[in-house]
Amino acid sequence: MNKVLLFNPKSANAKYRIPNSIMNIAASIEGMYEWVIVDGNREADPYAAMAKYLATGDYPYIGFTVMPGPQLKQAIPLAKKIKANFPGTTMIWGGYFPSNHYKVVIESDYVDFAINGPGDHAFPALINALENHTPYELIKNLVYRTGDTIVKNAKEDLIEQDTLNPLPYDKLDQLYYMEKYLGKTYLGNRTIAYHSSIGCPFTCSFCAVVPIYEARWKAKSAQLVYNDIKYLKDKWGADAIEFHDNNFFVSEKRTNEFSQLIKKENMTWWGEGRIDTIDKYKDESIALLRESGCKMIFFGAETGNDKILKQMDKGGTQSGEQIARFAERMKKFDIIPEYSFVLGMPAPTPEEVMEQIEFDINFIKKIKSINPEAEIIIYTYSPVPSEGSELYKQVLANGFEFPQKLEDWIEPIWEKFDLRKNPLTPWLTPEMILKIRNFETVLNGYYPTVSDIRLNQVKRKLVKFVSGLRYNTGFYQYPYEIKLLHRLWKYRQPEIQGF
Ligand code: B12
Ligand code: SF4
Repeated sequence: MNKVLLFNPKSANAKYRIPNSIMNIAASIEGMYEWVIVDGNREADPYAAMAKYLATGDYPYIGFTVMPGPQLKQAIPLAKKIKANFPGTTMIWGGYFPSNHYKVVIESDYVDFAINGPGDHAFPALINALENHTPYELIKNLVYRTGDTIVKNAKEDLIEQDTLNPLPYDKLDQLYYMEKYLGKTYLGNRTIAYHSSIGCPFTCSFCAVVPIYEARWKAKSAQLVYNDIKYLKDKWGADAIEFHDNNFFVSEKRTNEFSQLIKKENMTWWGEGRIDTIDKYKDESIALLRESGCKMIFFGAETGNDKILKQMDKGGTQSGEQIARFAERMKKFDIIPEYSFVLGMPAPTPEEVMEQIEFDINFIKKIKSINPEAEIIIYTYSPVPSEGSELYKQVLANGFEFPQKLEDWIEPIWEKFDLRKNPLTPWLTPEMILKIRNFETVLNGYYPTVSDIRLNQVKRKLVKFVSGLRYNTGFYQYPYEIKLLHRLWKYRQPEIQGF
C-alpha cells in the first residue's frame, strides 16, 4: 500500500520541541497508512532524508506543515526541489501559513493541495480519495485548483478533541529519540510541548488564529491531557510543560480540574491566556494554579490604550486599567505575567502613530514599576488577512499588499515581517520602528528575561547597570553597548525562540 511522507521544516536552531502539528497529521492516518516524519530540526540535510524515502517509489504523498518565517524559508525551496525531482509526488501543505495564504500557495506550481485549518479529518479523507480515485471536491477545509479557479471548500465544525487518535510518541521516538524533544528550559530540564485545545473564542483583528478558527474553541478534557502528560513523564522523565494552546484558560472549570490532577506530579508549567478571562477566576482557582506548578502565564496585553484595544477588536472586557491592576494581582499569587504588546497600529496621521507608540512605551514602564517581575514581549503589528475586519480594510486602504508569489515570501524583508520586527506597513516610518526596537533593547537590558537560563547573575547585573541610565532617563537612541552585550551572550528573545 502507498505510504505517506510528512515533513516538519526547521523552526528552531536549538531546544527542539515535540513537533505537534505534524504529529497530529501522523495521528490522523495512524492505522490507515504507513507514514514517516522527516524533521527539519533534526536533519543536517532534510532534502536527502526525504529523497531517500521518495526514491523507493513507495511515498506518492507528501505533507508539509508550514508556519510563516523560518519554516516557510525551508519549505519553499525544498517543495520546489521535490516537485522537480519527483514530479509524481502529490504535495499537500497545512498549518498556519497555507491556511491564511492559501491563494499564493495553490497558485505556485509545486503545491497541489492546501488544508485550511484542522487537518485531522481532511488529510485522511484526501489521501483516501486520491488512493481510491473518488471525488475530493466535498472534503471540508480543502483548497485546490481546477483550471484557473481556486476552490476553497466549506469549513468543518471543530472536532471533539477527545475523539482524535493519540499522538504517536513511541513512533517518533523510533525515528528521532523523544529525549531530544524534551529540552531544558526556564521551566525544567525536560520540557514537554503540548497542545490541549484548538482555536480561540475571540476575534482580535491582528491575530492569525481568527481567520482560521472564526471565534471557535474546542479543548481536550483535563483528564485526557493529564493522561498524556503522565505518559510522557513516566516514559521519558518529563518534568515541565509548555502549553502551546492559543488560549489555554478559556474554561475555569477545566483549568481547575487539570490543576488538581497535575498537582501531585510536581511539574512546572506555562500557558497562554487572556487577562480579562483569568481576572474573572476566583482567588482559590489562581492559588490552585500556582500550587499545581503554573509558574508563568503569557497574556496578550497588546496596549494600554483603550481606543486601540477597540480598534484591535480585543473583545471581552480588557482595558488599560485592568491590565495594570492585574499585573498587581498576579504578584500576590507569585505567578509571572508575561505581557505581550503589539505596537505600531495604524492611525490617521504619522504624529498620532508616534504618540501611540510613546504612550505604550510609558505604559510598559508603568507595568514594570507595578510588577518588576512581569515579562514584556514587544511585537510590531503585522497584518493578517482577516477578510471583512475593519482593521484589515484600513490596512489595505493604507496601501499594504501581501506578496503575490510564494517565492517572494522568502525575501529577507518578508522574513522580517513574519518575525514581527519590521512589518513593512506603510504608516510606520523607519524612525518609528527604530524607536520601538531601541526601547526594546534598553528594556531587555534593564530587565533581562527570566527565560534566558544561560544568563547568570553577574551578567544580569552588569547589563542592568549598563542600561540603567538610559531606562531611567528615557534616552533610548543608539543602544550599541547593550546590543553588543546581547550579541556576545546570545541573548534569548522568547518571542522568536520560544518561551
Ligand atoms: C509551537 C509554535 C512555535 C515554535 C515552533 C514549533 C515547531 N513546530 O517546532 C516556535 C517557538 C519555534 C515558533 C516560532 C515562531 N512562530 Co510559532 N507557533 C507555535 C504555536 C504556539 C503552536 C504550533 C502547534 O504546535 N500547534 C499545534 C497543532 C496541533 O496545531 P496546528 O499547527 O494548527 O495544526 C493543525 C492545522 O493547522 C493542520 N495542519 C498543520 N500542519 C499540517 C500539515 C498537513 C500536511 C496538513 C494536512 C494539515 C496540517 O492540522 C493540524 C491538526 O488539526 C502556534 C500557535 C498555536 N497555538 O497553534 C504558533 C504560531 C503558528 N507561530 C506563529 C509565528 C508568527 C511564529 C514566528 C514566525 C514569529 C513569532 N515571532 O512568533 C516564530 C518564528 C521563529 C522560528 N524560529 O520559527 C504564528 C503564526 C501566525 C501567522 N501569521 O500565521 C502562530 C499562529 C502564533 C500566533 N498566534 O500568532 N512557533
Ligand atoms: S485572545 Fe489571543 S488567540 Fe484569541 S483571538 Fe485574541 S489574540 Fe488571538
